[in-house]
Amino acid sequence: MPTNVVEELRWRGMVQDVIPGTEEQLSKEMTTGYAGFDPTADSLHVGNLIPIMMLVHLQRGGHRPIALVGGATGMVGDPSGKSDERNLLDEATLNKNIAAVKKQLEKFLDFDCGANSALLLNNYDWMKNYSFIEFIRDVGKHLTVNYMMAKDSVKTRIETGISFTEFSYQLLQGNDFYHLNQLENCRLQVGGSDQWGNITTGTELIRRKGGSESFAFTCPLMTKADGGKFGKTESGTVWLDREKTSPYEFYQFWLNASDQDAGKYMRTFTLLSKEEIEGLEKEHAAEPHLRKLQIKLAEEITKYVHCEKDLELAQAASKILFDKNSGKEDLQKLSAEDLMGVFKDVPQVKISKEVVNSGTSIVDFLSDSTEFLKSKGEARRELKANAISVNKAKVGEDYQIGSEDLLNDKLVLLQKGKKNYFLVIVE
Ligand code: 383
Repeated sequence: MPTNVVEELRWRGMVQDVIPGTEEQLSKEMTTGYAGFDPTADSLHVGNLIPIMMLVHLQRGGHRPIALVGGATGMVGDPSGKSDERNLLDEATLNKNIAAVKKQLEKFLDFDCGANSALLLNNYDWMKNYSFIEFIRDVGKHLTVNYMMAKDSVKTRIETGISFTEFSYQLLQGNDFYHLNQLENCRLQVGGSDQWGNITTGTELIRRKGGSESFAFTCPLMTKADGGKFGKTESGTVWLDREKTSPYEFYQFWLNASDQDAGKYMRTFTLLSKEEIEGLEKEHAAEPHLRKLQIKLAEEITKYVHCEKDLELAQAASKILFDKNSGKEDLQKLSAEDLMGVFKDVPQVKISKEVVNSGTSIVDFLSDSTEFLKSKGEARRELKANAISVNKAKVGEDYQIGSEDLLNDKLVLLQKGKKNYFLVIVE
């Protein structure tokens, strides 16, 4: 029996606006529902995970989810939540983005589970042969400009200006809903609350064109207790693509959640039950310094978006960087590539293998060979002060660098004090 997913999402704090009747519909029968994602970049980001989770919950509740990639809408640009007109993307970029976004969406839904198997569609497929004349007769005639102008996405731009292109966007999204309603008996659309205007243009269009009754609900936009923007770090957006945000950075992003935000993220981005989450919150409140909530959060989401192996690597990397008890054995767990990923923001130098193979005194190695330290004098001073580590082990003035110091036959990790790392790449 399909379940009323809105109820499940309510305790998770994932419900903002709901069209009346949605909950009855979801309790009554298996319902097809969709969410759309425009290919504005070559990867989805953590903000897009919210409606992805809405689709995941729909499917788990016995309903049929459709993930729609906006090949057509991506060519136009959604004005919702945007204060300025956007630049159009060129075709090559769009195609690359569509392929990347599709691949990411596939990961979260089940496409092979019988009646409620997910669908992955691209609105370019039904828009590409739609002529302008046909469109303004079939779609545009059913809605007034007055109605369209009353939407927040348009209203907020009246002073500064909005192109006809972006103004028309809601008709495209509205027509998608109508199209899916006709072809796939889709009766539900979900999305972030920024999408409410576009979604209701769709339900209105369906009503006026005599489609089957349609429903919708939205999720509040994710906020942070400190007022900052969700999903950004100092180095920018947190992407789902590992090439853009490494699993280690991804893991760290969640690990750094504040106590106020962690519980909310847990409800939104993990599938843990109410009891599990509340239990963890209790444990966390008793010993907040242990950051149990953040650790569990980071583990769950990294595993879900990447995989178990990536989580292990991210944990190993975090241990190396932040745990004072980590040692050479932790470095040896990682491949050269992973190590280079962990230390990608650390100063580095490339040197020839001979320097290492022929045996070099640590004083020369720190100064002449790698230029990690400015002079032999400084090298001696730091060594005397017991401040220098090679691959996480403290060394003294008489230490010799040799081939046994190579990690994966390629890297030597130098360190001055606790925080100053330096990576030597040996070629
Ligand atoms: C396109 C065609 C449709 C239905 C939806 C769309 C996309 C929609 C949009 N969504 C945002 C995006 O793609 O622009 N017009 O970046 C974001 N979504 C989801 C969610 C969110 C929204 O992908 O709130 C955050 O992720 O709805 O901003 O027929």
